[in-house]
Amino acid sequence: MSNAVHVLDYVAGNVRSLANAVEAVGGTVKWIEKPQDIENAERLILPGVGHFGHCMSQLESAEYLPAIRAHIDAGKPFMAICVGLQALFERSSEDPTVPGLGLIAGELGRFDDAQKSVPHIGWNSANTSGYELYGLHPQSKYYYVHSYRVPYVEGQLEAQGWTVATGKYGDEAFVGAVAKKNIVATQFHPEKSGVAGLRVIKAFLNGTGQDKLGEQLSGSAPTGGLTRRVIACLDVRTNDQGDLVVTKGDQYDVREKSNDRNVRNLGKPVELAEKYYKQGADEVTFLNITSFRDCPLADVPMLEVLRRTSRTVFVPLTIGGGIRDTVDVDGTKVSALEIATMYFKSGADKVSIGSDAVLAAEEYYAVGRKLFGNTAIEQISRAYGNQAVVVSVDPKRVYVPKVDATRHSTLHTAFPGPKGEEYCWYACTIKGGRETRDMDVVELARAVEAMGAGELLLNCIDRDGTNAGFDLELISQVKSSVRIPVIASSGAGEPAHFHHVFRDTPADAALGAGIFHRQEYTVQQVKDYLAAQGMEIRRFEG
Ligand code: 1PR
Repeated sequence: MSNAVHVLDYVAGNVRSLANAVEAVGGTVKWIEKPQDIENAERLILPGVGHFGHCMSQLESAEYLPAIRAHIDAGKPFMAICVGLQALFERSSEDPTVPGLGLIAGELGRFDDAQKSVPHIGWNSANTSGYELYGLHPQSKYYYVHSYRVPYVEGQLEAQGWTVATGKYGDEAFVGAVAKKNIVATQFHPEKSGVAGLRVIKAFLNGTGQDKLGEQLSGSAPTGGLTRRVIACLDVRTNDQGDLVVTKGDQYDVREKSNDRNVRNLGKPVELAEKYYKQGADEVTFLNITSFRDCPLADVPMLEVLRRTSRTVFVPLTIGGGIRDTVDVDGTKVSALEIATMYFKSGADKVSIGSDAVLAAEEYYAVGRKLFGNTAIEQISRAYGNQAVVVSVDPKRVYVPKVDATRHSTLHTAFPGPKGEEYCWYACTIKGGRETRDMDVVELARAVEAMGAGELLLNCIDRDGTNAGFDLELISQVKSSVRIPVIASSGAGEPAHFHHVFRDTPADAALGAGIFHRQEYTVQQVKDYLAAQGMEIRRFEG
């Protein structure tokens, strides 16, 4: 058998990372462009992102379904990922009228969001209850991102001959992976699950997963559910010498305090991303903070940064900055969706939208909370799924003397203002904090959730670069107004700050920048601290 792996490229999404992961374990990727190509495939991977119905109808209309069935029936190795796994079941409540392949009896429903954030985003277990399944390890964590799941009912799939790995989210047990004979399917993304995920792809490539399938494992007991996510953030811009550097501001001012006022240079983007990955960062976020003015979009340096990073960093990559409808240097109009597409094709898993989200939210309220499907958030989430769209918020605290002194959502603060004001609200800003708008964070959060954003990256200009800890009041206020996950950002100065934000607020993830760039602490030290406080974290597997 050759080392070729055929990958079906039929829906929008980040298939580059999958190709990079296959290559990292010694495989060669061949793309399936038409159903006949499947006949020549020795091993086939069916990825999938976005909506169940969209994936199924794409497969159906391009006439892939009979060829996929024939490949499986011939006993040839077959792997399905995320919505690819979902496609093997009978149906999903996401699109109840669209049938799945029906190779596995069972159906998908949405996670219950009464007590927890949905989508389920982050690192969770794939516990095989002591059985071999393509190199899955009971103590490893795998990267999941999905809103629909197959509920796990003990014995049901096993009775059909499947070996099953499960995850637990809140009080819901769900199917994390299944395998039988030549088929393996994972709800998590092995290509985004670090070394633990690469092991699964390697077992598929080498055929060793199939050999031992269902044998009893010896070894350590499984660990619990979703971990606390620690994210490393890299603000990137060109400095006055024209070099692309990672920088970091104090309350968004990225220039040195010395007379020359140079842009603070803290290192090179690709090198730092790799360093944080190896320290155990659960995700890496790049924010292009100057949007590289006067550069043709197809050549923006961040595309190359993403291409290079995604070859060696196997955790989710987010890119933000400049994602809006724009005009290229030659006068061509380019939509936000087209810009996002360039980023996804270069290895990004999520895009983060800042200024444009505030303007879109203003429009949403101006027209009486109606949606027309034309905002960047709606267009990108429709094409790539909600999980691919993060909204980055840059709020500033505004003090008021009384709870009802403004129409905005206020909170009673433990840190009164300069005139002893006991209440405050948070005003949204655009253009990197340069312009403040008459919109509060709660309004923004609700509007972008309605538009289809999958996650909020909640910065805080007052805390940015201060090392004073996260603004817990802000985070609790926003978190209580939406169901989507919230990433706490700005102010991390020591590992205890990460502990406080997870202990005292329901934040889903916490992000640090300066603390890591200035080498005050490593990501691993932050995680060791969280673990010592009894919090579940993921460790880097070398
Ligand atoms: O408006 O869609 O073009 O996006 C621009 C993006 O660039 C936004 O996400 C905005 O937050 C970001 N941005 C713009 N200007 C700056 C700046 O610093 N001058 N960076 C900037 C924002 C904020 C954080 C930072 C945390 C943690 N960086 O992401 O990493 O505050 O820092 P800390 O841990 O050191 O305290 P658009």
